[in-house]
Amino acid sequence: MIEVSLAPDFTLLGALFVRGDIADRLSTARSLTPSQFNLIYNAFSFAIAAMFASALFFFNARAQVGQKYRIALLVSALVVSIAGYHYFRIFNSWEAAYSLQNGAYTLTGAPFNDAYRYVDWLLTVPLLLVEAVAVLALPVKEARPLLIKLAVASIVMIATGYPGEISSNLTTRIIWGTVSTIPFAYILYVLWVELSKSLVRQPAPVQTLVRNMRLLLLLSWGVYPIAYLLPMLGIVGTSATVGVQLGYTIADVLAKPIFGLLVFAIALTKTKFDGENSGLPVEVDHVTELDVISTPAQS
Ligand code: RET
Repeated sequence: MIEVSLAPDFTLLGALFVRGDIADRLSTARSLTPSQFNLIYNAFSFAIAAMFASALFFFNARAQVGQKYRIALLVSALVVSIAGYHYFRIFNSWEAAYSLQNGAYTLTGAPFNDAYRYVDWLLTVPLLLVEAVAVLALPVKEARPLLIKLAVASIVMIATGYPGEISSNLTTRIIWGTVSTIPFAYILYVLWVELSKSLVRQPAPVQTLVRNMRLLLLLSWGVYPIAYLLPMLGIVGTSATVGVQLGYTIADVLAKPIFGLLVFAIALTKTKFDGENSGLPVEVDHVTELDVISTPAQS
């Protein structure tokens, strides 16, 4: 019987960009040791838990911050939900790509689908940029052009990285990787400059948090091109597959849930300061026990 798959074939999309067979590329990782397979299996499983748990947290945490920062928390929740879904698909694809035979995990023939990761980035990276800009609560006329520039650059970065990622050919990987690094450097430069500029407008405790956010951005975003580079650094075969997947997963946990927590901390601190400066009570949804006791009875 002929099996017809209704799932979109993203690998075909990639083949439009590069010459060479997908099976060729995977031939570099024909069999994994059980510890290599399990390391990635557990990393993906951890990422699923981290993404979904933080989605719940960010969604509920909206009530604790002032009105103008809620959008940042909502976007954080969206980013990690999208990532949680994609990690679930990545995890299943990993399981389907290998099977245990005579003590080694060998390829089943079902290709491990890298496209889930790239589609995830295509959606989450622009949203992460919205999150970073939203928490600074810049005036709309400054925020909008900044976001458009960054979002366009992020799409170019990801779209040009993908053909290199799925290629079996090192030269192809280097060329597309270099092209993708141009918008990457531009995004980091613009974000660094904008975050630094915004420092003067922030109260002291927020300044420390924004400095940390700048550092976390550099640190987490920096891991992606390093992981991508591994196959060119003499790390070959199964170790390259394991290294790239582990690198991307660590970077994703840093760039989404951990970054989201920092955004939450900034929103919380700014909410407190906004309240203190305006002399008005901070606008939050939750009512503490103390508030209830001290509120005079309404007739
Ligand atoms: C690629 C290709 C090689 C060159 C560079 C890359 C950068 C990728 C980055 C991805 C960031 C993803 C984030 C996801 C979070 O949701 C595409 C690997 C520079 C920076 C932040």
